[in-house]
Amino acid sequence: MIGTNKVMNKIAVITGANGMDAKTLTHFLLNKGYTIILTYRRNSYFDIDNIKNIFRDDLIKNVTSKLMFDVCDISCQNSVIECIKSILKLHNKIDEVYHLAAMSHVGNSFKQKELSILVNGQSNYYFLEALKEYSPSTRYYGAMTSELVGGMESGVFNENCKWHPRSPYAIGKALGARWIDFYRESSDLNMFCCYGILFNHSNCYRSSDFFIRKITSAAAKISVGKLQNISLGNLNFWRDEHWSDFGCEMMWKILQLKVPDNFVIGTGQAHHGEEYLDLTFKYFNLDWKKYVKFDENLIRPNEVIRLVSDSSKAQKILKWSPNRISFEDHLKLMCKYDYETELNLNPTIPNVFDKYPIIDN
Ligand code: G4F
Repeated sequence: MIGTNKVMNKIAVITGANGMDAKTLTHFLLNKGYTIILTYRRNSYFDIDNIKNIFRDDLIKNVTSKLMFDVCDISCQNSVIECIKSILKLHNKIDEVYHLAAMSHVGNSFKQKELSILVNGQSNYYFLEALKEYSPSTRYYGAMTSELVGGMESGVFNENCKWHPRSPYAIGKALGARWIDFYRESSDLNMFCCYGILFNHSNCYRSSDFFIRKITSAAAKISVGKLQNISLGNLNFWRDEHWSDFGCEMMWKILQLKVPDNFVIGTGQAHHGEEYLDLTFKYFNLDWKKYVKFDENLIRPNEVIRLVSDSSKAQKILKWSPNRISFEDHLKLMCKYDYETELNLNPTIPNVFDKYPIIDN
């Protein structure tokens, strides 16, 4: 079971049902007794039965928890308003909104510049305006990112560092963060809205267009003879990577505070692109240098070189424990899952809270 304290009768809206964080947070909150409304875009590929199936065990174990779905196109203000109104009509209240839907791929955002601003930035305004109008006591979490700081300097980044967004993805997120600060700081509104600046994070829900999953999935395929090699772009980067379940735990903790505030969440450890490859291929007793090909098309116009966090504020206030899983074990969990998938063993998504129980507030 995830956590120990059940929170009864709470209604939470989570946007971005297809994404890693939305799925991870849904597991977490169903195990806390929440009723969850997961939102999705009607025109995206969305297999509702498949998504429901992911949470079957959580719902069997937690009979008072509920999972429902609603349509919401976050790039359309009218759609956001209608979504909030319809949920309020059905449930009479919304306790928490976790706005996790995004144009989440930094590289792709260079090809969808304006859409990235709308989806990653302006959508926060749509939600906050709708909540101001129809449900001002709802607590709101916005998903922000280390991409805000740009990663061109050495050292570590905390909540007060200067921002230097280097992609349409990050420019959108910066706008979103400014909207959230604006609503929180408008004293006439008294709204509880804040964000987490999450550094890189992943688990077995990560899609394979992100570096970490691309390499664990490819190495698993190579190890069973289903793939000959893998094409990658820039490897000269450093990232600070945590297991997503622990980041989602912090999203929830942020919304349980007495006073709304923004937090950096990360491990404080820098891992080089080649270290990701070394550890991943080592799991399969392979040498990555024999399989990796360079593809210049995968180079981004503005590479973000080094992202490392200073999460001391979250450690103090949220009791954030940054290194519960070592980086090597993190990769091992993903490699094991991908290997078992290749062997058609239907692996289950690892529940890290079995081993590392959360510290309830
Ligand atoms: O896996 P990535 O695409 O993640 P990136 O750009 O660090 O962004 C992730 O973390 C952010 C938080 O820091 C989030 F805001 C964001 O939503 C996302 O979750 O790329 C990591 C590094 C980059 O330097 C990229 O250039 O890997 C490099 N890379 C090299 N070859 C590649 C590839 N990235 C991808 N996705 N695919 C490649 O083939």
